[in-house]
Amino acid sequence: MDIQKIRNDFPILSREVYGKPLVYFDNGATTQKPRCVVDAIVDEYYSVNANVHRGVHFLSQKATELHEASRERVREFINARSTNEIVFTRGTTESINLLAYSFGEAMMKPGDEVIISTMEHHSNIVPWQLLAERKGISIKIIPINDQGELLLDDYEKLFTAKTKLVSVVHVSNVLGTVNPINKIIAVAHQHGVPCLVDAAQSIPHMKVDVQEMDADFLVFSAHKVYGPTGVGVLYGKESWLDKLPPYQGGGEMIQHVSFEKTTFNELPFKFEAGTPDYIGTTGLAKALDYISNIGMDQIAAYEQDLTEYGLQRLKEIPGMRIFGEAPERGSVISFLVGNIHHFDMGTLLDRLGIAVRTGHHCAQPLMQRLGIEGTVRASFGIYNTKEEIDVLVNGIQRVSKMF
Ligand code: 7TS
Repeated sequence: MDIQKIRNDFPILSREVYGKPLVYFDNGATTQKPRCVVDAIVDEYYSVNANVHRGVHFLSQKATELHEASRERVREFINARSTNEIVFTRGTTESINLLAYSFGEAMMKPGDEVIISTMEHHSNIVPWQLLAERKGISIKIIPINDQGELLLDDYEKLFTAKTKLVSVVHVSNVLGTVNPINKIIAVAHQHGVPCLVDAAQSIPHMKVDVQEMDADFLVFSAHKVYGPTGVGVLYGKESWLDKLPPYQGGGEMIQHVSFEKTTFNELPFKFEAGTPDYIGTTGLAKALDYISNIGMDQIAAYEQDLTEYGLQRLKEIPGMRIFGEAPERGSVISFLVGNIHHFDMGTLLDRLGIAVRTGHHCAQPLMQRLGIEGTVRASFGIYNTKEEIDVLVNGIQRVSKMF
């Protein structure tokens, strides 16, 4: 990988913060955008813009073609069987809410159970709690060990005749743990239960193949994979999506409306009420082209090397505590140094031009399990370098001396 060439594709990386070169280590929250993604968005607004799926006129047809080509691009990227299985949403959060609502309505009754894990992001906890309130279902939790790995024996014991769905994160946004998702899905299927995969933190970093995994549902956000904000994906096996009711009502999602009876559109439009972010989907497709051209295996290997270097260098710092020591891990490192509050560390690193995330990372139940309030988190992307990690390590050492 030619990192300098990649860095040149991201204009923001050449800016300074407080007079220091920007070191952007908050890729878990959102990634920066390459010029080709922003250009594709601007070009579409300037030369194609029109609402999709409803016009006979030239521009509307062109916009519809681009939007549907983006759906095909996503299908190919995750290796879904059909574009009917690709629903565009606003992001991971909306995708999970959609599923919790629709699946909950159609497939669950009071007393039924959903299995999630200790290391879920709030967006894979709260929608199930809302469903629990609405429908009287209960939520069971897969525990973790001190390395930050799911306890699979305990997982198997959680299944009962009332288990209706498993919903787990592929890669933890705090611990970096890459969960053994194929095994998790296989166990669910042995019990006749479908599985939803939260791929928000895996899609940008590794090859994700929904057929190879045999995922029933999989969700992710465009903005974490070098695409624009406001767009996400819900993948669902057609056999499942066919059985589920719409989430929102409105334009696009209907076949025929009368005041007496309304019939719904076919897949995937049944789940896409209202004008979609058709410009954003173009941006997402461009982002997927961009990383595919680099190569997902190359990206995974590069980031793996970067993360190993990061772990090794960070461990040289006295008082360093790393949270998440699973052997299979992605490019996220959460840590605390001595008694320094994560917020103080983050604020002082910021003054050195280093952007890290601090706090509970929308995973408060995991923080409770770890017995802490929050961490500092450095999360890497395709444009980060070992030199930047050295800047971080020097920065942490400087901050540590102040306390
Ligand atoms: N699931 C995981 C695993 C995540 O990391 C996030 C966002 C979401 C779901 C929600 O995605 P959204 O695009 O719908 O907001 N994670 C983070 C993070 O780690 N820091 O900021 C956002």
